[in-house]
Amino acid sequence: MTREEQCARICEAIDAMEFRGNYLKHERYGNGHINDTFLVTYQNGTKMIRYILQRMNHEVFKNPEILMENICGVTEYLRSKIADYGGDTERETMNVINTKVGKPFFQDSIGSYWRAYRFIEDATCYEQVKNPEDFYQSAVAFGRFQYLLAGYHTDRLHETIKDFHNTPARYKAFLAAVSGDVKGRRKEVEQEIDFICSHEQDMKVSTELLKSGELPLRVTHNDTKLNNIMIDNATGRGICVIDLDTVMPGLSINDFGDSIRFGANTASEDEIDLSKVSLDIELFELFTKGYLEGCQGSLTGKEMEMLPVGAKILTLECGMRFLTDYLQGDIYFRIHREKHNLDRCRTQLKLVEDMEHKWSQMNSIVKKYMKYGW
Ligand code: ADP
Ligand code: GN1
Ligand code: MG
Repeated sequence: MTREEQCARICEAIDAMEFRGNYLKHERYGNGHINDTFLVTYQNGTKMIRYILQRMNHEVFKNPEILMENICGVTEYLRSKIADYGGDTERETMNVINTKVGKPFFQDSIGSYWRAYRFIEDATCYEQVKNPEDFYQSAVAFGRFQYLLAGYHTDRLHETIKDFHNTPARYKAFLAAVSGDVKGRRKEVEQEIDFICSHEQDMKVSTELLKSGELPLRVTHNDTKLNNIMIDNATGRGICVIDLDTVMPGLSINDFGDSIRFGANTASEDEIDLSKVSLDIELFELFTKGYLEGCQGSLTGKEMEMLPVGAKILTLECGMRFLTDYLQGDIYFRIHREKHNLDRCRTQLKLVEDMEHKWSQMNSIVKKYMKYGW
């Protein structure tokens, strides 16, 4: 698609939405790996109103209609819970803006799907932990998200990506990518392949615990990166959980684990210098404390005990997904440089290794907070 054609599609989508006032401008926005996000500014009298407009990734989310059903259902439920405790329903959950014909998404003339949200003002989305307090606040917010949705039945949710955190299924897909080797990249990543294969036994731990009923199926977010939380600029509180595309039935330990792999890394997810990558054990502790506080007693003893396992498996799974994508020619995660997915994979594997060194510390920390009786 040419730039002009792209602009035409964006304008088509902007026109379709129930935005208020006069259009001023739009620009690309954020650092997500999946959707195309734009910030759209309108003027209504003397007031500026901003919106988030997103082209949903149709390759990744095969059925955007059911995805929006999930998001509308969950946000409506959250709004009623937030109203019950006297919170701000405009800022503490995502608010979908409908199209002019009252639908929660728009399909443009070439078939792409678009949706819009109210922009959450006076809040920041961080790519890396600068202030430990922000990470703690993100933990409380993700825990609270889990807690608030505890009464939302998992069977009301569609599976937007099949087997999203089914680690054994991810391992199978990885092995297929290794043997397919469609881009001839296998020879340069033998070491990473060996590392992943040597962890085959770890892959099935959480799915087995789910199967045996030792871990319950819950409504989970499934993509709990720090940059999927808005931190309020004035109060410093984790005000809103965003990026609800993968809210599905899942495991609480995966939500915990995904936050740890992203936010408790001493380096960024795509750091090239691996000597900078490690698990920050203090951040791990802070997150554990915040997450358990946010969950307000809704986790079982087994779930709490398994939190370190969630951290390790999610990190391993993510590393494996990045390598799968690298082997397949970078068709899933958006990349910004050559070997970007390989760099991302390496940080995750290095982090797994470091977690293994810090395993007893991680478990002692969790035990310490379990004793507080949440
Ligand atoms: P992706 O699935 O590609 O990660 P996200 O839904 O996370 O897309 O959006 C990308 C970025 O856009 C976020 O990291 C955040 O910075 C910003 N963003 C998304 N929704 C909102 C919102 N309602 N208000 C403010 N910023 C938002
Ligand atoms: C993607 O959409 P974003 O950037 O928040 C991915 C997550 C990965 C993450 C790795 C739908 O998250 O599963 O953990 O990248 N989301 C999807 O950074 O695949
Ligand atoms: Mg995101």
